[in-house]
Amino acid sequence: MKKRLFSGVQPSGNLHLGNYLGAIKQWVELQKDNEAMFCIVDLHAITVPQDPAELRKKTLEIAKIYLAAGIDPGKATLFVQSHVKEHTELAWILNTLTKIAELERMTQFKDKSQKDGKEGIGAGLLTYPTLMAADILLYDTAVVPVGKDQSQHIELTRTLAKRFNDRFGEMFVIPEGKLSKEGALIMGLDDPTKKMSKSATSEYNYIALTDDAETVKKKIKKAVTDSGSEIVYADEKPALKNLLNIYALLSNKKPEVIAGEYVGKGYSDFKNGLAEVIVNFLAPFQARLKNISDEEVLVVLKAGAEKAGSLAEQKMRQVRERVGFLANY
Ligand code: AQP
Repeated sequence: MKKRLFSGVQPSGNLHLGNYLGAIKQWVELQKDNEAMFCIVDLHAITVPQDPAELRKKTLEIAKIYLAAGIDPGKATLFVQSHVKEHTELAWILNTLTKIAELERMTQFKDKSQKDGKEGIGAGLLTYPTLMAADILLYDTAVVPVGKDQSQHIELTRTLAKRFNDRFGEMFVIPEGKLSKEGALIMGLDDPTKKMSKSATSEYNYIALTDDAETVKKKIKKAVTDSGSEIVYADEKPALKNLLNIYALLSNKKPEVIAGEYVGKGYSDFKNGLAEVIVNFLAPFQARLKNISDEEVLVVLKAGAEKAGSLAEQKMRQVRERVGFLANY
């Protein structure tokens, strides 16, 4: 039997190689044998301030990126989170089952609240994981393909599903997270101790999926490297390890094999090779992206929202009943 799969990306900035290699690349494979649902999670994006016009533009752009990356609307359901109201309704119910301490323990929250202080961030950043749990549980999801930065949120989703089931009777499937191997966590090009991130302060942190060849070459040239000049794949060389992981994932070779190809050569040759591999991946991808019209993508999103909406509505009818809400006859 096909398994239900759910994942999403926030339209909160420029999608980067980390998002692609950690999440979207494995979606393309997984859609073949599973019942996949891929969402553009705009409700998550507004946990930090967004310009309304830009948010709308980015939402469309991400849907196009899904299609250009190989998500097939004939196989998978593509939709925008805010088009299915049940996400917020279930998130509220799950909020009431979540302990504040559980939310405050989340690394993403701790990182962001440390940076801006609790006075400087909105409550949505704290409660965001319960909305993510709702996204997943609403569709009886069995598998959630995500990057490693999301593992803690998946764990909380499992806890909340069990808590609801214990309290109100069996309702939710307990989902499993699925991480891609080397791509599980792509680190920043300017700082290999932190993940590559859309909201990074410097654009030299990431390669955006929309970067042109010149920008890619400039960013790779500037990427920080470790001491020494040898190209080796080792934990003691985190910057190089990260660059080799990117190289490996885009060329479908093992990182150790690539390191072997650069024996006796230095960083400059290696970086030229890496930039070439990235450009060779991005060029056809960007050509496909350019050819997808707004109209085409809106049709796909409308059909996706109808399908997801019908599943969500059925599930929420059962949830409301279990929780004890009076039916609206
Ligand atoms: N650096 C990364 N390496 C591997 N996977 C990553 N993902 C994100 N960054 C990396 C995965 O991409 C999917 C979508 O992420 P998201 O849009 O929900 O936002 P995020 O995880 O918070 O990613 P960003 O890019 O760092 O965004 P900001 O800066 O806005 O917080 C997820 O599956 C994620 O694991």
